[in-house]
Amino acid sequence: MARPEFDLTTIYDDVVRRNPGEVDFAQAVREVLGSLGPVLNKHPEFARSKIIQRICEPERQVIFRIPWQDDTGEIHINRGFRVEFNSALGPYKGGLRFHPSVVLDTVKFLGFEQTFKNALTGMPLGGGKGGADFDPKERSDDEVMRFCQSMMTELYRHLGEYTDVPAGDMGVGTREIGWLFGQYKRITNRYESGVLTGKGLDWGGSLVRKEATGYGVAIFAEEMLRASGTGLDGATVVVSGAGNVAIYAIEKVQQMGGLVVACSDSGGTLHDPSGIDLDVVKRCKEVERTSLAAYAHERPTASYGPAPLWEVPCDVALPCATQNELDHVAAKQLLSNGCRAVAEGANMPCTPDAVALLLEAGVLFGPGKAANAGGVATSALEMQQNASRDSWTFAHTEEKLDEIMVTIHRTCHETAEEYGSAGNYVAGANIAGFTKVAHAMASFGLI
Ligand code: NDP
Ligand code: 2IT
Repeated sequence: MARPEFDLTTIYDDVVRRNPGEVDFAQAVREVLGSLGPVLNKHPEFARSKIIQRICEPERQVIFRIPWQDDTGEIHINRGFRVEFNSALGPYKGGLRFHPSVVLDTVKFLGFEQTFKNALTGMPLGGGKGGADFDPKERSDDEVMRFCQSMMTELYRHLGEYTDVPAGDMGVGTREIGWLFGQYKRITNRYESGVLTGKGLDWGGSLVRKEATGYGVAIFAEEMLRASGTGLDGATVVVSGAGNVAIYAIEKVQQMGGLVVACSDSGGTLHDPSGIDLDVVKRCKEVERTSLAAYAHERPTASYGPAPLWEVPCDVALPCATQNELDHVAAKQLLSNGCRAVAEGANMPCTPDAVALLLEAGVLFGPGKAANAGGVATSALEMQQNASRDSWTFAHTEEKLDEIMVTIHRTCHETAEEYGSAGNYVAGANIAGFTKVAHAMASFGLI
């Protein structure tokens, strides 16, 4: 019989027992552990030293009160989180999410994923994630600013360019990073550019960071397709979401010759068979912060409504909205429409049974921790520029992003092959990310 510390099922059961009710975290852990059998065969020392159990336990979890006042003077209390998951490879690094659904479970699953994603980038980054159960929708600029200031008044003590470096995620973009940075600067009396990424271009931000996650997703999809002899040129593509990741995934797909016929937001699906007009989407979402319904009002070729996005026929699907948005019903629909590739722009957007169906059917499947790593990789490039007090051109930064994504794809591809799962990018990403973190942890003794 296998010794318990070698038995991945026992390790998983223990994680579930010790983190009751945390279903997203359990799902993320299960997916990684599912790939690690061959790693333990090759590296029994990882089992003996309980590296997996240690990696599944965050180094530190901070939960705090965020009181703030709305424009009418009413007081609100939100809950803030920062989970500092793993610092074996560098300072904790990962975004902040503002969404009413955020609970500790959300932040833990995201921080766990982030640890391996960041390892895959090849940059010196640990893993962390944070956020708050704050809903920025329908809030005025002043209200969001006061919320950001109140959040940073507590969060600042845990941050630092060598300690923990947040960025954006859902509901947090350059505007919010500005208010967070302003408050950090005021409290600490330090112009510490490297403490946050996703900054504005006039105050320490990097060109290409805004575009990086979405561009990276398209580059990863293109690399998967190329490895099997095709490409995005001429492909019909469906992208979920209409936020930061989705918008720039659409932009890059269009640059590469793909036709994006549908995207979505939390209110419904936008279908435009003549091809999504990205300028209109950007105006709706980046400037007016309104529903995609406005797009359909001004474009007669388009429709907007409750029809499921994944029913729109496509060659390539890019889920770029949120976790568990693409389930087995959607996966079956994609398969029956002849979809050839899926790359995850969001974190964990495909449910485990959807992933199993897609892999079984031979669809090229790029897991989020590889396919959406371009954002955090470019955050690391922003940190490099801040550290050297330099700022690079768009072309230079984009070239670096391109190189990083191509390398991540190659690493996942080769690692999957080496460990007997050729063509399975899930196995490749999990094994390559995990072994890098595990080797570093092993070098540090019992940490
Ligand atoms: P944004 O807040 O900019 O955009 C999210 C988009 O998804 C919005 O258009 C939102 O709709 C839509 N959305 C939210 N929930 C649903 C839903 N249930 N069904 C359909 N659409 C929905 O977030 P980001 O683009 O930054 O993040 C998207 C995903 O990508 C997240 O999983 C995030 O963790 C991940 N990610 C983000 C990175 C980054 O650099 N920003 C990096 C790597 C991953 P509405 O417009 O109506 O609010
Ligand atoms: O999920 C992610 O990788 C992000 N939200 C970006 C993190 C970052 O630090 O740039």
